[in-house]
Amino acid sequence: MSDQEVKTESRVFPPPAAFAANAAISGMDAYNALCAEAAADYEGFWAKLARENLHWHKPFTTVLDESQAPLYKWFDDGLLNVSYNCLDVNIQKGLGDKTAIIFEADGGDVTNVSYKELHAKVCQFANGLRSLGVKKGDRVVIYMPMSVEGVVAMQACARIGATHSVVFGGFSAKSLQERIVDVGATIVITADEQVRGGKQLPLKAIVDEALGLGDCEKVSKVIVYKRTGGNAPFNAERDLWMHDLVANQATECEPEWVNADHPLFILYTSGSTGKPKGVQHSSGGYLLWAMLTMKWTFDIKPSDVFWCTADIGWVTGHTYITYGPLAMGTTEIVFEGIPTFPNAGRFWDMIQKHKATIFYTAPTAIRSLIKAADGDANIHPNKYDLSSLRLLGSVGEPINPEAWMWYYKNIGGERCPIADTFWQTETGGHMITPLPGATPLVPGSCTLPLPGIMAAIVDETGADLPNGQGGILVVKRPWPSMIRTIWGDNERFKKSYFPEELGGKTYLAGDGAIRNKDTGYFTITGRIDDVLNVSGHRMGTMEIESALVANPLVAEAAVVGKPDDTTGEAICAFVVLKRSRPTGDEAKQIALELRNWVAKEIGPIAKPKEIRFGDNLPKTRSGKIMRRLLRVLAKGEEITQDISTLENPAILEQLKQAQ
Ligand code: 6R9
Repeated sequence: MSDQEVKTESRVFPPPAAFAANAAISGMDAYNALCAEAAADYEGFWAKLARENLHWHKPFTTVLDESQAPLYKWFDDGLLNVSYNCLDVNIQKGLGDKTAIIFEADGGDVTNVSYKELHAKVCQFANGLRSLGVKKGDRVVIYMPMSVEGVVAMQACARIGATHSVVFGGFSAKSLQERIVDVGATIVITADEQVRGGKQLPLKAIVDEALGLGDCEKVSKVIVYKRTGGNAPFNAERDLWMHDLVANQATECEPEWVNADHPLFILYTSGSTGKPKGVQHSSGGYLLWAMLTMKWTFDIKPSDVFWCTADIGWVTGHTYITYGPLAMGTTEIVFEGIPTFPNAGRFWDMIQKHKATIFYTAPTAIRSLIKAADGDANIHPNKYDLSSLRLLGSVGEPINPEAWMWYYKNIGGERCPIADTFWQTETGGHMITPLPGATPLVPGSCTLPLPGIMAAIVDETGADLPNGQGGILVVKRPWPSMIRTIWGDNERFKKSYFPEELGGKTYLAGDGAIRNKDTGYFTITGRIDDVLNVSGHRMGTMEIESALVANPLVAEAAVVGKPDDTTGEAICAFVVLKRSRPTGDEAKQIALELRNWVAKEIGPIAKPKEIRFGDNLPKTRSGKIMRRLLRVLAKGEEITQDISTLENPAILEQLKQAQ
């Protein structure tokens, strides 16, 4: 968004008085007071919250250990267990019979699981894992559909101190194998199949394919949850059914008490260079922030029915499905399916049916549902009773003011505040977001940092920029739920997030941002590195380029993002083949082949929307691909920029035309 647009957005929506009256943080004075408390005594602020919110088996004595900065540690000599904090603590509070999870399957079947039942399932599975020799620090890869069992698998790992690494069920065998190898997994947990949009899709077969790609000798067992009973390969020596594993296990399981910085999980995410990064998260600091953001951002109350539509394969599913809501003793909805099946009214139908009070989704889903509602009055949200809702959330990418207004009016009935939550896999939880009972909302702005989050906008040298001037988004102090390292690569961690140019102690988010001159509100202007955001999913351009050039037909490829009405950004690939440039039907055919190839190499989410063929790519005299020019071409705009360093200007004309 340009500076101009930010300034002209004048609609302001103050928090509804009734909401503010009961909110955890009520009014801007309360917000400012918390910020002041953090500024006055940073460690004291966090220590107090960590003592108040978490159950410690052994209390911590140090708060923040900066001795190895930027490898920060929080509360590390304290011992705790994340699963104990999510389940046992709530049962002790008398919530044993409260519904923890309302699970709705793709086909509409609903299963309710109480805190007691969830506790029993987690303990049984944890005991089962222990019976296989899984112990503290072992890595377990989880490749599962959205299911109660997926949450159970994650919580069971946490219970015994095993570090889980969830791989989104849409990733290919190759992506799965790379993650299994990088993380050094000894166990893979999967399902026979997954069901999405009425279709049964393989999971176990993909796991087998992944393990067959090599270097996975460490994997001793594959545990399979029987979801469909469909035709999945089964290797009796290596594989075992989840139901057999848990059948005779006790429903109690002594938790493994771990140091606060013990890695709870490693989640892979795309970076600007090379292979995906294994973002390592802690136990104590991470859970603290998951809980605090549930309280502050979502104003969670005992009576809420919370629904985060993310998949457990992404960080949003970790923090706002598996950990945050459960740690708060919340009733939450877990949904197996997709927003458009059996029709694009599914979300609204489910909100109505389960009386959801808080709904948290991604702008890309909202935009596609706007289109669907415009096209079919029968599934327009006004056909449903959405009056149970009291708060809405948005995550994953900037929400454009038009989509914001539609969400506000049609879903929130002009009564529900919208929390536009800016955060990242690396941050563990929300960073910059409105507080629904305090912050006046401005469509398109994630407003202000949460208390204790020292976000700022600087230039390339790390110097603070005044409001109104766009720059680089940074966080100046470590915070409890921050990334601890990139699994197995401290140097890459330092280089990626704490670069020397910014002094080595400032967290570089990788996004650009601007603060409003008058309000100081933040607006995120998008990634400043070679990372694309497609439907809220992060994709590295390099990853896609590597996949393309791995195809025997391809000589060279450059990938850029282009704005897309629905997915936010779309992947546009410029490709040079080893043979002559194809045109017409042949070009279409090869483009289709390459799209499928990328789906196979990475996953369907990485498929380029558009592929253009050229005899060459625009390059500087020193041979560098000029991506800025490709971005302009992808948008279909005229090049008005300086092209004096371009060696082969004639190529631009050729690449202008979409196939
Ligand atoms: C939680 C999550 C992180 C990247 C981030 C930024 C973009 C996320 C946003 C947003 C504007 C928001 N992003 N939320 N941009 N407004 N409310 O999405 O994590 O998958 O790691 O993506 O997504 O570009 O850097 P992750």
